[in-house]
Amino acid sequence: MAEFGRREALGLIGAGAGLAGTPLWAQSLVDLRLPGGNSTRPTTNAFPGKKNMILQRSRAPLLETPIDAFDGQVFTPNDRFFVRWHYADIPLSVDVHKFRLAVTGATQRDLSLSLGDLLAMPRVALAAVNQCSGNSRGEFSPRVPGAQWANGAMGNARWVGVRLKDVLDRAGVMSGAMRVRASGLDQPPGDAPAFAKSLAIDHAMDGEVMIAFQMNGAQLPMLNGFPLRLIVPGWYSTYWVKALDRLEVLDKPDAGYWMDKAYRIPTAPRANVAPGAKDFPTTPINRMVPRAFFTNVADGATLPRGAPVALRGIAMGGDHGVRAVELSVNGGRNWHAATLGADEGRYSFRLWSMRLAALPPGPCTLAVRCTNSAGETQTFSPVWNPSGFMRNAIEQISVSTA
Ligand SMILES: Nc1nc2c(c(=O)[nH]1)N[C@H]1C(S)=C(S)[C@@H](COP(=O)(O)O)O[C@H]1N2
Ligand SMILES: [Mo]
Repeated sequence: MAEFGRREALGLIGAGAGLAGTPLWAQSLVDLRLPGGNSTRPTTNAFPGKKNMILQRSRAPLLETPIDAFDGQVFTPNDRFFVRWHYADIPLSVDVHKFRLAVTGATQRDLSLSLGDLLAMPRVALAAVNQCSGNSRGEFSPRVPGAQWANGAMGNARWVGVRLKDVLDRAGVMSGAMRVRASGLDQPPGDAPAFAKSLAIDHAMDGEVMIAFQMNGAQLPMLNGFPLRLIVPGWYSTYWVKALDRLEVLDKPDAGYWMDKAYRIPTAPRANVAPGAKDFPTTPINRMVPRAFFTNVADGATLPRGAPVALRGIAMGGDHGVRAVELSVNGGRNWHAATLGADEGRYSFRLWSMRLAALPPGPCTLAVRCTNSAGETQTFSPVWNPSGFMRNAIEQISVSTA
């Protein structure tokens, strides 16, 4: 099993000690400039395989990627990739020889697949953005409960693995199958429901949903789901179950907490309801929507007066490719097309860049928006829902010249 080194498994046992204790040696402080205030966070190097991450919470870990880590590279390095777990009891080491992926439920035969079994199957590769449903929740106004993420609860990687379809075909899905539910090695406290997410059977069998064992050419970092995770391209990462060890084919709807109660959005357009609204119809969160970000200039920056300015960033189309990225320096009255970087596929980040001859004198607000290949775009109007999901308002940064 050459792809899973003994060294990593051992190294991670050592790493466990660091995780459990999580000494909070702050390297420095960052101000996320969240509208609700209280937005200073330490950065941390205390988590194995991660460096210079924004510490949102230590147990269960919530580590945010600083926005400048996205600058100039379409793939987010594994050691800067954000981390999010719901429950504190997360896997700290995995015996790669004993590990099995169980496939049970409405199947012709139950499976118990070793990593060797999976590595012997045909492989697929795909670039895809992993974005938390609550990415940018800290920008919600009025503020909502939950992790106050700025924009760094997302990352883009090249994933290699096997098709979920191929694994399900091997088990033989029964004709009445409705959903495929996935869960991992992390354990809930007490009687809390295990973290489990499900996809409609046609989605699970679409040939794109993947069981990944490689991320950017390396095995998955422990904190990102070693040894296996689900990749659901174009969908929010709540479905991207980490440390995946169980697939269950359901012949009835999924009544589990994590589908039926949690991670639900208003059915209204853009998941947007009036602040404070409570009684509205909901549906499980699903596909992602277009977004664009500045990565080389931060809100509040001072730029040279009367001189050319190079602006750069990243964009994502959601579940479609990026068709265009445009910039405005006058609050959206005029838009200018940015130059797009290499196309790594519809589910990937895309780099954008633009050179301005000079900024207008005085304070200035820069805005950037993405339009995807389905024609879906971003607007200035904010999104609000009580869970803080699916922000995709146009990002704006205020700069001045001097
Ligand atoms: N097993 C397991 N998988 C999980 C979760 C979890 O708590 N347990 N959280 C999900 C959520 S909500 C997010 S945002 C992503 C985070 O992926 P990352 O930590 O690799 O960035 O993992 C998803 N997969
Ligand atoms: Mo998430």
